[in-house]
Amino acid sequence: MSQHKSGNAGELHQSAGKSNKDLTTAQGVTVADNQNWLKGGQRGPSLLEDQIAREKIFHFDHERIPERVVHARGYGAHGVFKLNESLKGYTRARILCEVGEETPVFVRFSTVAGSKGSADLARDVRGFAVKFYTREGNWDLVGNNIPVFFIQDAIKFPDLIHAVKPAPDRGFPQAQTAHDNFWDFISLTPESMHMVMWIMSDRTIPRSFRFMEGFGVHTFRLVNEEGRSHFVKFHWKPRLGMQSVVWNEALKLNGMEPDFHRRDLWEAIEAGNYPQWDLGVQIFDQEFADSFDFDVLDATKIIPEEQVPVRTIGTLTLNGNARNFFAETEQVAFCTQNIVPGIDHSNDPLLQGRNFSYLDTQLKRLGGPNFTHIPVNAPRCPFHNYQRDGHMTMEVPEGRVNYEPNSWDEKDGVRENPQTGFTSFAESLGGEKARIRADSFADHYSQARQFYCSQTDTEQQHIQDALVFELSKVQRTQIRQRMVSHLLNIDRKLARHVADGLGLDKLPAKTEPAVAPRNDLSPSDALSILKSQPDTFKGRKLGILIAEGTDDALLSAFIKAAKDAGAQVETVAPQVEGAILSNGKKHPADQLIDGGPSVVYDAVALLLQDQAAEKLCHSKPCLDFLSDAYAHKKFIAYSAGCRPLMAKLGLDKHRDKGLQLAENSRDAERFMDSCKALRFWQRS
Ligand code: HDD
Repeated sequence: MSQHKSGNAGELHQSAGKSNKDLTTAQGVTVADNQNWLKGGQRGPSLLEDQIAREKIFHFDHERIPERVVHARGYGAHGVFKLNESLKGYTRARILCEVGEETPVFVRFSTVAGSKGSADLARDVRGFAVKFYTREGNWDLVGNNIPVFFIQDAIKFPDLIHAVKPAPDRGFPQAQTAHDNFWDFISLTPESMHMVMWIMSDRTIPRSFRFMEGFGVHTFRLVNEEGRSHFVKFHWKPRLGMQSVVWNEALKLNGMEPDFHRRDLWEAIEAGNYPQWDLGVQIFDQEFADSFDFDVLDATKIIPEEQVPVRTIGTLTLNGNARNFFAETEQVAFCTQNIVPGIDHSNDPLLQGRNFSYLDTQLKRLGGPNFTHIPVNAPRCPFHNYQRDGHMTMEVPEGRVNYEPNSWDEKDGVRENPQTGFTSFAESLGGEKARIRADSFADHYSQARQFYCSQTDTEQQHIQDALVFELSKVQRTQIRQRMVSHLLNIDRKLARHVADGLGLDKLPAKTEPAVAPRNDLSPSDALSILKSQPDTFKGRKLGILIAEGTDDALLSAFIKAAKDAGAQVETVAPQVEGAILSNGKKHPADQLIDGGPSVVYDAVALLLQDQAAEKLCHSKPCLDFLSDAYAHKKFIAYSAGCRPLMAKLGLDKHRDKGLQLAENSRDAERFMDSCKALRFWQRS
């Protein structure tokens, strides 16, 4: 039952004999019977007169609000941002200057295309939106887990989103890019090609929100006390390192555990394993911007970390789950226009359009201009203005003054403050009014190639496979061909693989680029997930399959080794009540095999005694547990008793270093050490 905060008046009533435990109406009247509508006679009609039932149904009827037009599915958490290195000299924003300052934050992660009830492992960009409640007002950094975007100008956003969302006539497919409309639009939009490489990479199937990077995407400005400006790009680097799942695993997770990402975040925070990210900045001046190969105002481009190193300045820690999903995660309203003195926008045409769209959409979603009164959206610093009235006014402004300038005294009147107030960077502007795209935005392929060439062989293979999968869902051949025509401008071998995978008779002619793509950009290791591996199993999850007769000492050794490695452990058994181990004691299981498939674990250990293994050779979920873990290139430990199971799947003939026999605690430790590599990619 929800407890509403009672004001003074409420407390007065309580003293008049009302208990805190009493169910009341929204008006505070105690309810005597919450099971039965008022009736006219024994089997008679329900009476409209029943104000208690009507109030309850009325409220229920209006519980839903429009879902976000994009990024509808998301999950939020509270946290804190702590500054470790000052940017004084570059900016006057206190949050970026005062070392040690702790700023409360609310973060919401999301997918883009799917609706609120879609599955977490859709191949999609992830939103990474942070609301900093700074002492100088709210700053919203509304980013993604990919540092570039599909389009360069905000005017194209509605078309992009219409194309990716379910087709308007049939209403499907949901939460997918694998359909004609999306690839039709993309193949007619060459500026998307860099983003296409990123979305076809494993970045769009992260293992969890905790294992992904975040980016502010745009170039922003930092402005110092003297009004001088530098450009800045913001990065979030996960302390636990990056990690993704493989595509087949994502497909299975969507069925087995559609809430995989939100559950992961919630469980980690509940367990006190607070996820952390370092905030990094790339700071550069106008001179660098002028000399850079591409336009820093073009959101389809990155600045490679090798060119401008990322400087780590602070740490974000998520240490509190949202207390109520609707009140906080659903109602949180991020607006890119929310910046504080010392931070400013740049002329990136995508950012400028966003600055209109976010504020506008909150009006529709939250119903009025007072959404800033909702606790999750309200600043945590003092705020005073003369914005008044409107739907759902929650503040009770006192006094007779509601305009500025005014000549009322300190107590009643507030006024502007040119010294500390927000001032825009005094950029000089000029030029003719026109609908234009600068020539400096014209190269759409060079960085796409740079991204592809920076990947390991495994990652390149995944990009090829993803393109073949996606384009195979497209029904019109011309669209497939048009995409391959673009790929020819990125990498000929990539285009060839995709054409072969699709079974195109011959390679189409390549798309004529507006400017010749460059093939001399140096590969950047920071662009590859696998080249930036964390070398730790910390924060990951080991699944241990047990059954009747499992060696209790070996089980304890694995649990200890996993915990020592900073990992979570779950036991899986043929029955959820658990299994009787070799010591005769029952060990409870966390999951039934059907409910704890290996896709939900990062590595697995099968600790079975011979007879149990023989029996489980006939269990489809058990065979899937092992064969999926093998196919998804996970590290697998197995006890000697598991041999019949290995033989049944033919794995006795396919031994590799990722498949390890475990007989004692040393083997358990050795296994956990191997797991630091996260996957055994060498497995063919
Ligand atoms: Fe957007 C939501 C990120 C371009 C219009 N966007 C939204 C969210 C994220 C992003 C993370 C979810 C916020 C939340 O959790 O509530 N969007 C981006 C990034 C972009 C981007 C990184 C490019 C760099 N967006 C973009 C453009 C437009 C929008 C160009 C419109 C012109 N975005 C919206 C929106 C949403 C939104 C319609 C839907 C719900 C909301 O704003 O609050 O206004």
